[in-house]
Amino acid sequence: MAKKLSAGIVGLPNVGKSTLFNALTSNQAPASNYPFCTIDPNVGVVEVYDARLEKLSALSHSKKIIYATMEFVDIAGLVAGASKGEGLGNKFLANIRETDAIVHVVRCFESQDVVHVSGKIDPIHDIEIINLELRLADLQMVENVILRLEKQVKTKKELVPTMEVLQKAMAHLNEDKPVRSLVLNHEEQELLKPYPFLTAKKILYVANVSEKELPEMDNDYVRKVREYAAKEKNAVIPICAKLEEEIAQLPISERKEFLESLGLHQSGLERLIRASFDMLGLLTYLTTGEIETRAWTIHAGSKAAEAAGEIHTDIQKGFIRAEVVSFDDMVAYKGRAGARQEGKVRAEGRDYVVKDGDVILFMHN
Ligand SMILES: Nc1nc2c(ncn2[C@@H]2O[C@H](COP(=O)(O)OP(=O)(O)O)[C@@H](O)[C@H]2O)c(=O)[nH]1
Ligand SMILES: [Mg+2]
Repeated sequence: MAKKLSAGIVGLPNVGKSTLFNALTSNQAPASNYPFCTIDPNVGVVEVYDARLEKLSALSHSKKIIYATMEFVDIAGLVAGASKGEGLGNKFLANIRETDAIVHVVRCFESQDVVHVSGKIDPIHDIEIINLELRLADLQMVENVILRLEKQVKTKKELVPTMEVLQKAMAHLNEDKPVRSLVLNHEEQELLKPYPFLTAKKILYVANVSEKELPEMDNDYVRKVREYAAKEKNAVIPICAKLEEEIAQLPISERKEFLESLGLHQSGLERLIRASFDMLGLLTYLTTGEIETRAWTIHAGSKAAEAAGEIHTDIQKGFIRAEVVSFDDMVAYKGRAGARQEGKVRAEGRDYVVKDGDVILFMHN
């Protein structure tokens, strides 16, 4: 079962969310399996480009390459008052609940042509409007849950620990803090897990800069966003959404040269997709052969048998061993056979913790 992980793109109106989303969903990796894959106007599947796959594919003479994928959702309509239903706010907040992480786009570009909802460019103020709405939505949810539990807890004492941790979360939110910064022990974390707090989701800020800021993509607005994000240890990716939109229109063969002419080495989208993937705590292991070279997505810390289950549950059930070569050894010894001769193929058991870039062949019944 392939995991379908998603990030919701949020931010105030007119900050560049849709521009970024459109660039993401029309930007295709060199061997795309998802041409124009937009499931729904606001949901798009993107490939997590990974240059390692091209190298492995060349070694194995694979017929195709299959990249890892991620889903992005363009969540429109978050405005001040959204948690009270302003501007269809509740509907949009519900859309965020269904995503695994949040990409928060912040306007860091000046433009006479693009109106700012509050009249001036102030990224921290903007961020706080959105984050306040997310906290208010969480407060409403937790208050409702607590109300319901209060009745049940009288007869079901086993619910007491859940009640206590929910109250902790509520107190934390009332101090204007997001649930992700609440310090909990393992047991408490497990108790809180079933409740889809918006402010518990990981968050990544995209600082949308003007074309004029290329290639450094740095200005006072971006620096303010960085300072703000650093306090909560969140990442910031500076991007020029407008430029990404232009790049996405170009044939793939022309993109590299275009980027380099601007003094850039990597597109913003590649950086964003990679960072979103990392934020979700994901890694990829690889399989390669004549039929295909493929990236498989697992959570960091997954064991070999679980990783095998990503391909097929039968491989997990009948797991015998995993034959593992690191990507670097595959390249250094020109494939599995060469690596084997040099003793670089390891036989690992079901409890082996898979590493990013492991090239694996599963043996199973
Ligand atoms: N100059 C400039 N304009 C941008 C940039 N990103 C978005 N815009 C413009 O800002 C307007 C609003 O963008 P849009 O993506 O629709 O914002 P959304 O409301 O957040 O989805 C559009 O006219 C975009 O062309 C950028 O990086 N530079
Ligand atoms: Mg939009």
